[in-house]
Amino acid sequence: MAEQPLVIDSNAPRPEPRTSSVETLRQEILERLTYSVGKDPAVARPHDWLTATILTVRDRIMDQWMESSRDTWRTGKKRVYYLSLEFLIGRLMRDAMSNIGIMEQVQSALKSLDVDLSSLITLEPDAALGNGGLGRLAACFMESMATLKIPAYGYGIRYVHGLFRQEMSEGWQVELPEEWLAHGNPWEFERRESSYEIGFGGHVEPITEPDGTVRQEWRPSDHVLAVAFDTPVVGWRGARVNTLRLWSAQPIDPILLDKFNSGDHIGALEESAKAESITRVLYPADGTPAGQELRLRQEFFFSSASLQDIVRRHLQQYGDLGSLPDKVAVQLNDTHPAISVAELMRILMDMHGMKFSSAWDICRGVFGYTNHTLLPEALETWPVALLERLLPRHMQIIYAINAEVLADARNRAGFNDGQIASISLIDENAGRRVRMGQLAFVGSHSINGVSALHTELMKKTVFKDLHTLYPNRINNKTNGITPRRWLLECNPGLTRLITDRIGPDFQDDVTLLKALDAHAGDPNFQQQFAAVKRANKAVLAELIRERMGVVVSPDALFDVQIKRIHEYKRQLLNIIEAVALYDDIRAHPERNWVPRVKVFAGKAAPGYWNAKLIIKLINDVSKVINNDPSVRGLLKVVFLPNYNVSLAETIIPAADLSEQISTAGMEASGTGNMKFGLNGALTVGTLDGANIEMRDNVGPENIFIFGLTAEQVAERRARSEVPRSAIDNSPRLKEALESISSGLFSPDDRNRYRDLVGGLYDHDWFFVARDFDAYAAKQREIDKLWNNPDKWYSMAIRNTANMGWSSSDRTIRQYAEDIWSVPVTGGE
Ligand code: B1N
Repeated sequence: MAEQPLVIDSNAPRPEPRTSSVETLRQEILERLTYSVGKDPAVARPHDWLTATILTVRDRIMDQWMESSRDTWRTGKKRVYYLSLEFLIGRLMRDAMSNIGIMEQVQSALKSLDVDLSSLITLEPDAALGNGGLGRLAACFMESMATLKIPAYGYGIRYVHGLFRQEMSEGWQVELPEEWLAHGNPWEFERRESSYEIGFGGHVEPITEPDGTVRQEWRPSDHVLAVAFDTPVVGWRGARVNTLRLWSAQPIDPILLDKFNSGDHIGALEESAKAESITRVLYPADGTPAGQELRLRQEFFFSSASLQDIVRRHLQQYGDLGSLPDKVAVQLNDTHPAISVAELMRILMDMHGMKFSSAWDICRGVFGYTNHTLLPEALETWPVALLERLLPRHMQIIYAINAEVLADARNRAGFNDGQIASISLIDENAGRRVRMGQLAFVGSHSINGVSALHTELMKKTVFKDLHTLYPNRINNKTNGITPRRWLLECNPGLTRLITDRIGPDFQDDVTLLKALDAHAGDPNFQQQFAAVKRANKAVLAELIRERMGVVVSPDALFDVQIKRIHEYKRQLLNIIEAVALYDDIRAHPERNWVPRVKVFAGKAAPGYWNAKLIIKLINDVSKVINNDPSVRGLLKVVFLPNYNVSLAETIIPAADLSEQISTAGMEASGTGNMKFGLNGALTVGTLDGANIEMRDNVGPENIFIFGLTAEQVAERRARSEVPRSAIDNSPRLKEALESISSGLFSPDDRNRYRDLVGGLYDHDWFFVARDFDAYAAKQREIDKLWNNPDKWYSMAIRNTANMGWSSSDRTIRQYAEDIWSVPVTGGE
């Protein structure tokens, strides 16, 4: 189907752009309420006001959205496509208002209608189309790409149910479905005209062309439709508006009328249910592969729809696929979209008649791949038999790619059999499986890690032999966070204080925060900084009282660990230390203990038993400590349920201490670490992921580093060191472990934690026991510092001052220059 090249008529009629005075906003909110929501203002409910307000804000983005798209068509700029199975975008209204600078006007307009903006903000559902750091990174990148005026599209899945809602039942996590679309989604635009057929199953047919050449054609047995839903993504100061395009699966025949008419009313809808199941739920796996066929269907579904869309747009504008690498960069966010490599090859060869070698060159010209984890259990592989059944043509193409790569390895690089086995796309060890990491690697011109340490470890471990074969492909792009959401929006108090001190320019370039260094020693500024922190802590204390019924003092040290619950992240180390501290407080009531509130939040994968048990342990410990009068309120432990982006936006500005205590070598980067540092929390952490770069930037004297290094961990693992002596040599640890395993915190089930603690004696895979003493000693050092507030706040200020590097604008500039070859014109 040849497309007509799209010609943009720049004289086409357009409406006058919207203006944003308080009076126009007020009028429009009323109009939207009446004419779009269909509610009489006299009876409108909060949700109706929210929808009307979002629609009014949205209108102020439309002109720039269309202009951004026209600009790309007009100028022929290269487009960047970010393919990700997760986009953890959170709430959008405050972000949009703040980025286009109409927050105050909207607030006044609503006030004149007797509506409170901040309560509307908290009514907006939190779009949780991701699990954790990987999905949130994709969201920060989208915002930075718009800020830097890069023509970019995010492609993902429009899950009907995002990440589950977490509730607590007697301290245990229970998972409930999340209903973010229940009240409709005023941000999205359904684009029925952009829909594509996605095939599954069937067989491959060789077709002989009139000229005698043979072409393979895939004849799928099933099809579903991928329908586009677009959400605008606004850059800072409305620099550019890009598109987040999420695919929804729909049946080709919504209802089988024959079946329905013959009385089979349920069977008539079977197709529908089957198709829609593909985009119904986000997999709650984080760091472990979901080995289900449905997951592979999701991955292929969104990869194929995105590539068909990309190729169609390119042909519309340029008419020829040879120029694809000059005009298109596709970034694969982890291996979840790695099947794209085979799908693009199929489109180029089978649908556009290209030869393997030209298609292969285009492929590597277009793709870049970002790796986010080295955990062996998290590296995706799919059974060959499953791929053969679900995607038979792609399996053939994977074999062809493999033959090409292995020949290169043997002939050019002289690889031996061991090296060949290690780079092969097919893992022959545990049943025949396709290694998606290897596929993504060989199909890309760039493979990047997400922190300096992680990238070095990639070269030495999982991709060692591929790195020898293609030594110029692996590069580092340390993660980043958008300072708009993670400072300007979530911490208006600190933003105002900084603006008063050094002027507003840091809002356009966060590296200018460096100017705060000069004020770190100023007692007056320290006090103001402390006052902002205290106000944020009072807000969090109120939330804790409201949700948990626990009273905490905003004057205590707020010590925070919020992230997915995972053994390598070592929430267990933190809670065991809390138990040891509890023992100490009771043993030495005369000492000058620093009042502390330990805040935890995070979700566990539903099938991850130990992670769920750790949540229960935190809750069990908190119950005992919070209710023990001999503690005199000096230590409080709270686990806040249902951690999500919005909760993070409240907790992070209120933290004094940020816990980044993963086993060294296991956290690829971390991004929470950066959010805390930017908001003036001090970090206690290991030399892992981006903590290392944080130490280098804020200076080792302004961060609390402890524990074994990645190298020491690897060395001890290699010689299977028995960890028992670490426990025998640490009376405090021993006592804490004994009280936990003996059932002191679980009188209703004294054996509940026996195996969890037993694991620390037997193997201690995550070095909890071996890092305990160093961690506990650091915490006492931190107590001392807390008693010296001048010093504490001078360090906190230096953390904020030296986090400019952590901006995702910096990260995206590096991707743009080194991987995508696109110019950056915004954000200066
Ligand atoms: O990606 C983040 C990093 O900052 C974190 O250190 C890293 O743990 C995280 C399978 C993952 N790695 N792998 C995943 C997520 C979902 C899934 O189904 C793996 N997430 C990370 C951003 O680079």
